[in-house]
Amino acid sequence: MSDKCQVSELHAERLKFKPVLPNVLKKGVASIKPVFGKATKSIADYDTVKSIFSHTYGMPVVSFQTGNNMAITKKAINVGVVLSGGQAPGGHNVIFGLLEGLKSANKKNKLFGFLGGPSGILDNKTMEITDKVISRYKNTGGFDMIQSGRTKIESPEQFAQAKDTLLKNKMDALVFIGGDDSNTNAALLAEYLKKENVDVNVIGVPKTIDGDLKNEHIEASFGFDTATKIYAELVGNICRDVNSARKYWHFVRLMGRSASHITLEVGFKTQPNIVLIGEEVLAKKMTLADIINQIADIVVKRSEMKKNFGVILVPEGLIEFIPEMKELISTLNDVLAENEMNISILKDIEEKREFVLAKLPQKLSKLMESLPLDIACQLMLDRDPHGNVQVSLIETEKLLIEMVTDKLQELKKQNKFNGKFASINHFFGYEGRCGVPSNFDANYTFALGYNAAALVLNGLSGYLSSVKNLTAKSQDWKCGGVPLTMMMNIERRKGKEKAVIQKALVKLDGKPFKEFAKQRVTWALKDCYMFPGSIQFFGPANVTDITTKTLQYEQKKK
Ligand code: FBP
Repeated sequence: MSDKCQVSELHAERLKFKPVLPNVLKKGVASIKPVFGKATKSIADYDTVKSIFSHTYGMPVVSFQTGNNMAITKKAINVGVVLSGGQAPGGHNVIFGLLEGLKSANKKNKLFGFLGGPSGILDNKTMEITDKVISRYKNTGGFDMIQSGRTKIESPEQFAQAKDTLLKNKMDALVFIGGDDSNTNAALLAEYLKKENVDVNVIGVPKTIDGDLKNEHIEASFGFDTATKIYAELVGNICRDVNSARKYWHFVRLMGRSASHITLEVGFKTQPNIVLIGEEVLAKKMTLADIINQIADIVVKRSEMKKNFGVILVPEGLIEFIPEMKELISTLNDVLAENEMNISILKDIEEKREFVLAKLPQKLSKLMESLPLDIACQLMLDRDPHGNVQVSLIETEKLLIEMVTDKLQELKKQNKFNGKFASINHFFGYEGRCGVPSNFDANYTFALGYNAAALVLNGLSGYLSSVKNLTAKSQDWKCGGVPLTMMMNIERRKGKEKAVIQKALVKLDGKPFKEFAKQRVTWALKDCYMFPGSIQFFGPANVTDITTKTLQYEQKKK
């Protein structure tokens, strides 16, 4: 953003907003000391994870407490920061907090941003982040200050290149702001640098709108709060439209690559008629036909009440949770990885599909053939650099509409449905990732960055910045660090077994899902729509400062 560009009125106001730090950090990083807990273990596959991370496995959880720590102010240090993966509201404030935290210890500490994501480390593209640079990005959405990318640092040459860049730039530490895959990468880099005896520490910061990077020490990933508020505004508006016009069924697919946290949260905020949760589909081993029957059943019941309208939320990752589709996608992953060269030379998508169909076991080949051509082709699109199917490009909501329409026609012929069914499809994903951070995310990200500075200055490596107690006021949040290896297990990626941070899925025995299960029957037939409206930055605290229903239910005492 150039100095000369005008900014909007809200942007100008948000630049003035002062994030509220947790009390423990308020006096600066030299006034806190790390307190170490017991040695930790990975969540599963201990021996394999330990053998991959022999230098960083088993480190203790760290919490910060008030205490004199002047030793960290003596030497000026250089720190690099990189934004990795999808955008999430609040990324700029992590960098803002990081800079403030570093400067609180020594004014000569310097911060450099790697440009364009991890590829900036490989290509040695940096810029210094000064107070002047930050002054234009405080409390703003997006990652445009230094941009992001999905390059994975994985080959021995890339690790060596990364080491080279860090040494050339005389870096003492690198802060990786990313989701589960990016932080897995951060853990691998931390391990590699330790093994190579390179004195550069690596710290992660939990980012992702998907909300699936969490555990007892990471209560939420940043961006989830703002993104779900933005989607909830849009879905709430659709609910009101539906309730006014009374003639359409809206199928809304919401982002969230794997876990259905976003859909569940937006469901709580808007109370639509149907909310599909991928994790439940998997647990109940539901087929595509079961899902269609479930939707059709509610459409029929509502039509008998003269309600030929409704709203359905579909999590982006639903397709991967349907057991038959999961098997198809996982086998496709292997087939695509094994035949990369052969497939790449085929020009036509039809040819590619034929080639792949011939390689699949008969059962899966039949399933793939039964899918609409568009969907079958979308399933074959390139995986991302971490081996994930790009579910944001798969139009599951259209697939559901097509199949529900067929089912209702069948029911009509049997005189079991006499209503009307007109549908509209939506996908809300990219709309929510760069929104202006809510007060919660503005405070949370600033604290995460400041806390990351504390971890760096205390010489820690292979840790994720942890700020807890998030349903309390930000002054009362608790700060520390959690070892990245503690969140790992072994999973199959790109046809190989890899140590990765496990995604936190919606727990069916967790409080949020149980609460939803209690309420959904009422939402289906009665019209209990809620209209949350847009994010409020100014006004009463019970509107401006509340965080997600998911966190509120999770932290509810009873
Ligand atoms: P991160 O896990 O990197 O935060 O990204 C999450 C996400 O926004 C998903 O919800 C979505 O499926 C995906 O990114 C889209 O990726 P891309 O930005 O590469 O299209």
